Amino acid sequence: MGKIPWWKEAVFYQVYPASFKDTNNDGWGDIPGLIAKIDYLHDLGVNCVWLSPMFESPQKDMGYDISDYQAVYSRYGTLSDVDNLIAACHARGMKLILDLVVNHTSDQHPWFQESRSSKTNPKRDWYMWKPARYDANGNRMPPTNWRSYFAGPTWTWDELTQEYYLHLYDTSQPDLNWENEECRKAIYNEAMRFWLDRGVDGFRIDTVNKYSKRTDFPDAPVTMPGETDQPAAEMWCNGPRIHEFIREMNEQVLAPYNAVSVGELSNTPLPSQVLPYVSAAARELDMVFEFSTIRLGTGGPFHGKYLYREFPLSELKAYVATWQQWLEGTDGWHTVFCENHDNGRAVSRFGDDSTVESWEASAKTIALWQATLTGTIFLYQGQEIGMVNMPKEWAIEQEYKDVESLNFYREAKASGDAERIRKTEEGLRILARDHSRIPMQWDASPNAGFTSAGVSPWMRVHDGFKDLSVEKQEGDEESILGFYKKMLKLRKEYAGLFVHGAFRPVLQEDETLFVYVKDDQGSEESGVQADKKRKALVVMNFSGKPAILQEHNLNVAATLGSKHGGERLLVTTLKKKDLSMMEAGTLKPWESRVYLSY
Ligand code: ISL
Ligand code: CA
Repeated sequence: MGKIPWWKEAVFYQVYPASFKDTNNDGWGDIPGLIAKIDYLHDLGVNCVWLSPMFESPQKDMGYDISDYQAVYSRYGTLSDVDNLIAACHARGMKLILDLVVNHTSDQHPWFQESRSSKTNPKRDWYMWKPARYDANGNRMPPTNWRSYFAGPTWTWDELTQEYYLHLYDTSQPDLNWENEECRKAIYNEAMRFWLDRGVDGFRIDTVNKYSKRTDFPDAPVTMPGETDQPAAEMWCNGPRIHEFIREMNEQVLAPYNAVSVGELSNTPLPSQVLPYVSAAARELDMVFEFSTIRLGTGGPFHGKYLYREFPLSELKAYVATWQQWLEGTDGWHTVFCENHDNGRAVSRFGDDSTVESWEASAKTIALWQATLTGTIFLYQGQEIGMVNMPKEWAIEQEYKDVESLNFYREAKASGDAERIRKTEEGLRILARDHSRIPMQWDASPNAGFTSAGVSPWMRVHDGFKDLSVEKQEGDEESILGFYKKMLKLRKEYAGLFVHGAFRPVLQEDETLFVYVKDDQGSEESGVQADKKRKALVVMNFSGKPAILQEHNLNVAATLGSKHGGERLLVTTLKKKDLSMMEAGTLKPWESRVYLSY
């Protein structure tokens, strides 16, 4: 058995640079700010930083619209700041990965500027251009009826050359044409090798399953009658040549540099579709983000994305069980995460942020939940202090900045349908991407220590920052931050159980308790042999009411099936002052525990 790769037991942490830490008082976070906080991350137990796009960009989609792959957006810093960041990470034994956004570029990228300049330009074919269609009355129509992710059609008319170009996202994000080999080579060189040569350790790969589109460009079936643009993800997700493209990227770039890769895999709900991306034998990606859990509560893709739908706990548990068990007997690997820059905060969605007590307890339960799941764990900035969604009273048009939120809101308003407007507002207040993008709350000073007093941050600071900040929690073992540190340590210490363990769900239909058993699978990395007798029982109360285990038919000893007949409490979310009142058979609201068998 060879040593397993470093990234399986590593803790990854996503930094959204605009909102992490501003050092030059322009209201935007920057790379020097991240460097200043590297020791904080190291102390938390982070092994690898994933930095969201910091490349040159007109910022129509917060840097996911890149106009120069080899330059740093000036508000974020310079190339030498990135070099310093790489050095700062490596000096502490940490790694750094960047975001690779190569499904599309910005329309300001020189490649697109050339491509759009004439039909005979050598880079014309680097993007996807198509002639118009005309209806019976001679009106010009896009080549297909596809709806884009950010509302409106996937096609924009370009006057100069009288053709449409394809964009799955904003009109300012034209899709690259991966069918063109020269274009692929340019991506590998300019967007990838350039950074790997500077020392970055790999990439989080944006929209990794969308590079191969159906090139016969059929209309999508009409599933939303009355709408001009129709959901059409099957036209571009997991397309005919996708695995060929990713294998090529791996063979030509990732593998030679021994670079770690984690692909973003939306619209791919079946394990059988996911396996080819992450099976070690397939030599494509090391891991992917699969979306079932993080999309819970969203009404559906496209037009319905921001229509909030309440979901029972059993639905969450079913997804977790599926994605914890699907790799058994395969050579694939998986990720564990519940937050990123595209979703509302976990404690506001899966926990309960309505009172101080429920906020604190449910944030810790989320920490315990994540830290005991199998796969590589990813945290998002602020998750470790239990950051919450923006206040419900904030005006959407003033405080929300995301192109997707604002387009959906505008679209709802244009419909004139009062119920749809109301539902969209309600949905955005829970699900909008903006919630995770407000400034990191460092301390109680004005602007939460994100930037100096008197500066206007690019997004408003949460009103509650004085009670919810790193400073307030640092040094307090019983805080959410303290608990994350503790859980991340336990996760490493018991890697055979938590990182690698076999997952067995218990009481799947119960709507209050979230329970599972982990069987020790050992850890080659730590050189620990699997202790077949050792098991962990994770019991979490996902409710604001006390839960009497017996009433839920849960017997800890019997469920663990301890070989030597015993179990011990490894960890609980309770504070010391409550421990004496701890009842073995009752969980307090949002309390959770892990028992180990012996
Ligand atoms: O529903 C979706 C978007 O609303 C997703 O399926 C989407 O395709 C996916 O989340 C892609 O996200 C990534 O690429 C986008 C960017 O805006 C996101 O921030 C990024 O994470 C376009 O580059
Ligand atoms: Ca700045």
